Amino acid sequence: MGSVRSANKKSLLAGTAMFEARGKGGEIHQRAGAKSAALTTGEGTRISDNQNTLRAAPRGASLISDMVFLDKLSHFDRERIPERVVHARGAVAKGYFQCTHSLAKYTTARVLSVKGQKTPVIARLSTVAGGRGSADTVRDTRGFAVKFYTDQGNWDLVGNNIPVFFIQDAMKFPDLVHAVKQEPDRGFPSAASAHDTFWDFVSLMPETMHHLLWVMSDRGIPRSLRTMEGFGVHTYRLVNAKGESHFVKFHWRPQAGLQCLIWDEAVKIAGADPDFHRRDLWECIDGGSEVRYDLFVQTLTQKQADALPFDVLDPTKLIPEEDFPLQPVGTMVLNENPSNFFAENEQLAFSPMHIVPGIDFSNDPLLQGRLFSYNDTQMHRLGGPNFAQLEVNRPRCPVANFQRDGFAQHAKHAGRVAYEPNLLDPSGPREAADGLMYAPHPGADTESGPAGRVRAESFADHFTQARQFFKSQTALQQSHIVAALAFELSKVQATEIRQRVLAQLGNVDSDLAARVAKGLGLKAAPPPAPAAKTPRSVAPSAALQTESKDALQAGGRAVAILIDTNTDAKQLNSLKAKLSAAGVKVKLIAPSVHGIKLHDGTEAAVDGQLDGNPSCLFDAVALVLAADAAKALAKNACAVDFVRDAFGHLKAIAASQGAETLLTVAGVATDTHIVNATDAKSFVALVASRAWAREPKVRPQL
Ligand code: HDD
Repeated sequence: MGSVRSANKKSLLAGTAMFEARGKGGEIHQRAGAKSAALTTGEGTRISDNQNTLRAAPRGASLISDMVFLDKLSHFDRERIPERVVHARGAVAKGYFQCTHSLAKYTTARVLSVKGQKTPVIARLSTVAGGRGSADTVRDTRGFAVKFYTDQGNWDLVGNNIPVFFIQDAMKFPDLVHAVKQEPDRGFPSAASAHDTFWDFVSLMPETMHHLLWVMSDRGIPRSLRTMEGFGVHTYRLVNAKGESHFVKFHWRPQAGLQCLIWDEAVKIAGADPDFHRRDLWECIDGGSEVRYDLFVQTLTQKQADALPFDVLDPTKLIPEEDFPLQPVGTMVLNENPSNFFAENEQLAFSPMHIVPGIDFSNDPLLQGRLFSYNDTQMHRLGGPNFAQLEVNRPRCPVANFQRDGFAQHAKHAGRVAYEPNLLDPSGPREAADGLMYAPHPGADTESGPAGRVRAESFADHFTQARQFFKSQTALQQSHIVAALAFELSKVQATEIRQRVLAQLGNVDSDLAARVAKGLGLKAAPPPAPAAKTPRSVAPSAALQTESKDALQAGGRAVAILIDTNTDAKQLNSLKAKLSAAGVKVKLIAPSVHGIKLHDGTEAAVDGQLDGNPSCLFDAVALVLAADAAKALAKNACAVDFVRDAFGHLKAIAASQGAETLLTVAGVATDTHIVNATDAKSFVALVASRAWAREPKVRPQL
């Protein structure tokens, strides 16, 4: 067969292509003038043809001696590693943590006590239940894991965006995860807790109620990974130079404020852009912005811990901020995107076991179980014990020990000595005795008593803090919790499970149980289930609220401006300029991406087509439309939904005079968040906030 290659053959192998390079099937390989490296096999042998397998004849069988093909395919066949059994889907970003307030009084960990010191970090923010390809905006707890590459070793703070956990003992974790994941016979639903097995499990497990209320609140559907809080969850220990120990809880607070989605919005985003959170974080950093979270701690002595009405070792409890205020420690700045998703996300391996001198564990039975699970799972996912040598996991301080060999060993350890103690290699690594080494704090082992599969009596109150969380919310937030519970339970097919959940909710709050029952169309909730310990009534806490923590900055927000033929260019440009000046990301949306002629005759540079860019993807929208165009759009379901949803999702809407017809057809009524498109100043002030007062007008309040 004659070759149709039109390029200088030599130039295809390496170097500069003289002509446009084409293959035997007309494939274009290279632009003329482009410089490239030679394509090789995994072993470095140069390849002349990457399109055609080696055939016995032009129409004959493929030959097993085609080493180029075998090399390529056998590698491809092994490209995937097992996804994480939980938290499979996540986004990473890199940057640094800077200590601003020394905790030297409490800890020898330099990362927390050397004021001004910058420590490189990588953060992975994830969902829990869904698989690697699932949508970002599902209702779920979010993982908040940070690896600090400290000068004393890697410290992993592997937490969540919710300060408490579902269960008290690690023994239950596989059951919890099996219950929430896809049901094993049918393989659905994906990334959703709204199904029988999850609610069956939690209805039998009263300790889950506290976490459940948090995840059924708007916290379960964050607006952005940039606007969620993070928590270390467990009580850890800090140990100072005198060997004194304090209990500690870790808290991350986003500088962008806390903001969540509205359920209907979250559902629609999941369809319109399943990568919504990942894209948001990436685009923010790619655009040159930094994402910042402040780190705080709560510290308490053993005596203070002993005086609490609950157990600090119980991970279903938080420590009230009113009693133990947050103390600032420093700021994490994320300013770099990964350059390779596999290398820096899939291969990133966290473990709560990774601590540094000055930080220690507590006897929390959930934490103790985690100390085993994470490294065990890394061995499975990353194929052996050398995962710490992968670039993303590698400590940035010296590592010296006698661990040797194993799968994927990258180091070439020289010398005959691979044991300790030894005298044959006097310069080899030795135990440290300089006060800078990790030595477990004896506090961890002061408990004694008969061993057994037991739960401490101090873990028995499952409802007091859940009740306090519910009581601390505003009326709107409470109704969102009720609506979320009613929605999830409506998806449960076994009515008996609904009844059992309602009976547990009755222990949290009788009004809550009654409202959820009503939302399900039931006449009343069943009587509360027997409780291991009668819950107490405690005062509401402002720190537990969601709405009040919104920082409401316009910077970093996204606004869509809907335009069409004859849009007033002057009005459009002025609005765009004012939004951009406030740091808002502006996208021009139109029925088509080409051919939109503005009033002044110029063609608009449209960023996105209307039917691919519903308003749920933006924080606020503007309609800069001529009257005729608005009339035509009023007959376009996409345009009407665009406006109706912006209104229903409580967003600010700026509209030109001409947009009137569209507003009317979409059912938009005037309120604080509906402004004229000429009033850019008011619009900018509103883009980050929700029109909460509109809520009762657009959704029934349960
Ligand atoms: Fe876990 C991953 C957070 C309880 C076992 N967990 C994982 C990740 C986060 C958490 C953020 C993802 C890390 C990453 O981005 O790679 N997990 C938590 C929190 C918990 C918790 C805050 C309770 C306070 N986890 C928990 C228990 C167990 C596990 C009780 C088992 C006994 N978790 C795992 C795991 C994972 C994991 C199976 C899966 C992938 C991985 O570790 O690296 O080992």
